[in-house]
Amino acid sequence: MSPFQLTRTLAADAAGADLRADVLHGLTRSPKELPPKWFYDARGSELFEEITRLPEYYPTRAEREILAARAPEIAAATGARTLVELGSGSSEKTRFLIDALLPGLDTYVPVDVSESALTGAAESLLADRPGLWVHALVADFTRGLALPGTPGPRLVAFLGGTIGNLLPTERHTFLRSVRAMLTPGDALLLGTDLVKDEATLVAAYDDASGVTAEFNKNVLSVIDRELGADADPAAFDHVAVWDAEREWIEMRLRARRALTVKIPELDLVVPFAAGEEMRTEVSAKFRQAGVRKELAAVGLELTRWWTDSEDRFALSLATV
Ligand code: AVJ
Repeated sequence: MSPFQLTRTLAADAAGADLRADVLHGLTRSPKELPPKWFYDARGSELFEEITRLPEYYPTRAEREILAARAPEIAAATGARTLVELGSGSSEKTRFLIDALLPGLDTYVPVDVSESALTGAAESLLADRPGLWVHALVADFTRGLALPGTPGPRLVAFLGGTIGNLLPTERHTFLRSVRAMLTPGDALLLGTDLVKDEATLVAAYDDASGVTAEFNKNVLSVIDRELGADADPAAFDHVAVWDAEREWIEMRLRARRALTVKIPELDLVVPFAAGEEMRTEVSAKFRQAGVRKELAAVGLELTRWWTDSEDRFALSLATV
């Protein structure tokens, strides 16, 4: 039997219907907004990979440092035989975890909306790990998951600080659905970026070389291509601001002049005033007390907390 299996729980056209609904809702409300998940077409994913290598963008390196140092402790604390990773992407940092969990690890379950990312990651993982099973799920992890019946204990990993891209109520709903995947003896490994000085945070989302600006404007190219729209990325400026009350970074696109965006597929013409700003992402930053509280609200207990050497990023281990 092949050590690789792929299950698609996402209809091939689900993304199209979701995009239309999100754009219709987001561009007809005030203030305008678009959800960050639409950044990640092939070009957007490439730009994100480029972001992770920028000198200003510390979260990826900080999380990798923690995983490299703590994977053996995580493995010992969980004894996981199934590792589920939500939003696995290239699975690059996960190798530390997989290798620390082997040989007890039975199956790695990467979950992502991108089938190409899943097959590519599985191929390189399996090449040099005999005995490991990979059961990939093409799924939108914000929508509740049916996991394969693999042996426990189960460790569910949600890395990269991506939980920060959800709004507080969305986070609660998401954590509740993660809690529902766990039974006693299972655990959640959660990556969160931490609150720090404003200059460091803003630089990470407004880098000098302009890669993040291009990443932000890429959402307009996605809408142009998928919905036949005529939004000109050059007509918008990239904006990154720190909201000190809500402790999150907001990325926005600001119209450089008064303009309209025609979206034929939605029968919609969207006016922008000069200087009007549309929110395209929130990236919340956390403190230990807040993480503990949000986990407790869904019946999870924070049992371990690891940070990198500069206290920029945290990995939390939580149990039922
Ligand atoms: C790693 C997906 C959570 O919020 O930092 C990077 C995405 N946005 N630069 C983050 C992102 C702008 C990112 N996530």
